[in-house]
Amino acid sequence: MFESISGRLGTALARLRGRGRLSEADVDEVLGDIRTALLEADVSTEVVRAVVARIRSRAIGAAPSPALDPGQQVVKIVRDELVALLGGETLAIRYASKPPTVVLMAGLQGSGKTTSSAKLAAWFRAQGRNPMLVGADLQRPAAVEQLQVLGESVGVPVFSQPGDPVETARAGVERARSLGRDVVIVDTAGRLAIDEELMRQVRDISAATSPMYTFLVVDAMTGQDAVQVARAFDESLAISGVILTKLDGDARGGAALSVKEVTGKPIAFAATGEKVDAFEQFHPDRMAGRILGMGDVLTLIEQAERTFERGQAEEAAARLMEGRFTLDDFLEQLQQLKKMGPLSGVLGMLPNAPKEVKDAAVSDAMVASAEAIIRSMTPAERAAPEIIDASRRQRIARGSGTQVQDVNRLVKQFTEMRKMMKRMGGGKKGARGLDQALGGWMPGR
Ligand SMILES: Nc1nc2c(ncn2[C@@H]2O[C@H](COP(=O)(O)OP(=O)(O)OP(=O)(O)O)[C@@H](O)[C@H]2O)c(=O)[nH]1
Ligand SMILES: [Mg+2]
Repeated sequence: MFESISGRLGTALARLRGRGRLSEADVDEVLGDIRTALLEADVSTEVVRAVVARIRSRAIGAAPSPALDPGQQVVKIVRDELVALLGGETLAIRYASKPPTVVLMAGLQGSGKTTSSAKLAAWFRAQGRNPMLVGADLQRPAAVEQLQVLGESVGVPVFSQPGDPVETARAGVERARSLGRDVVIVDTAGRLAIDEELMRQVRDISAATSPMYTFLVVDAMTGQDAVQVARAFDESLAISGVILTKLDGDARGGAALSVKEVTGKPIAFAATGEKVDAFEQFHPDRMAGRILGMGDVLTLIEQAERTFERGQAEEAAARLMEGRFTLDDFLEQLQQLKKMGPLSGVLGMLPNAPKEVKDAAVSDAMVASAEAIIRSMTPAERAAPEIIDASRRQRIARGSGTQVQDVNRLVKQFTEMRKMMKRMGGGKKGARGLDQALGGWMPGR
């Protein structure tokens, strides 16, 4: 699932990597690829149109970021829009103030209602709850037995009785209440297609049990049909969310990417296998990351954004362009880098970083010693390193617990860097130039 869309999006966005200013044509080219990727993933055309338009207007209207290059900025926008498309936030499950919390399961035949009921019961148990399962599918002779077997395997009791499904559901909730069970999951009968009979039965069960959550179970393999089913159910039953099953199959992801946009209802849980533990809450942000297949680049972008405070970076950039960059600025940049976490982690996330950059245990130690050296300098020395003569070097080395050669090397690297930055600083590269200069400096030991 998601492999093909993830491959395509990844390739499209990778082309932007490291680019300077992006033209409208660059953005449109990438948007063309994104459109194709989404359509191939079986996302409906209306959804594709909407999301591509949103990405375009944000990418073209975006103010330059001090922390991200334009390519990264587009990746971030695409990521944000994918997260929104997938529902934004993880659905937070709440509990009825007067237990039990009733959860009603609905859906077409074979979508995975019964299996998901048991998985959900296990999930509630893992949350420290005391769930009970109610078998209200009296249509299929073996349905209750199937639920009993599943219930046993997850260690959750199952209630059912012959007769009327609505009565059974009501009695099940009553039983749970009397036993002090705080969550009741009601499994219902499926139908081959949506028909009035099915809808009426589920509505009656809903009226009889006042569920806190009504989850529609849909099979991801059915693609856009799943989305249409969700829309139809929601119109008649007011669902609280969707449980998307069979994500382990070769579904292309269209259902997952369209449910929220089309129905306005979130995907609450995702099932990824027949086993009872193949079930988890649906996290739009993680899923978007998986779809983009860019792993930790996204984490890196987030960290960079959080860390590089706009003002600081801009100020440094301005000084840099005027050639007023000092060791204090340098120190500040080092501290910003440090805030991003251990450098080995940060650098390891760069997809194209050479091995020696990734192998950054050295760099961590080096940043620490650079920091110590700069801190041992007087303000005058930091502003004008030219004044650092032999005796000053000795004092600084002593003060920072390093060797005179270390001080020499740092001053030399800083001077070189300042020269280089002055050359680059003519343009409007600002913080980006600074970033590159630092990136070039760091592994250089
Ligand atoms: N691979 C895979 N199979 C699943 C998943 N969820 C359910 N199944 C399988 O799908 C089939 C149907 O699941 P059920 O839970 O019986 O579906 P149902 O909606 O209760 O079906 P009816 O009660 O007949 O309407 C079973 O063989 C399950 O093992 C999943 O996430 N992945
Ligand atoms: Mg069933």
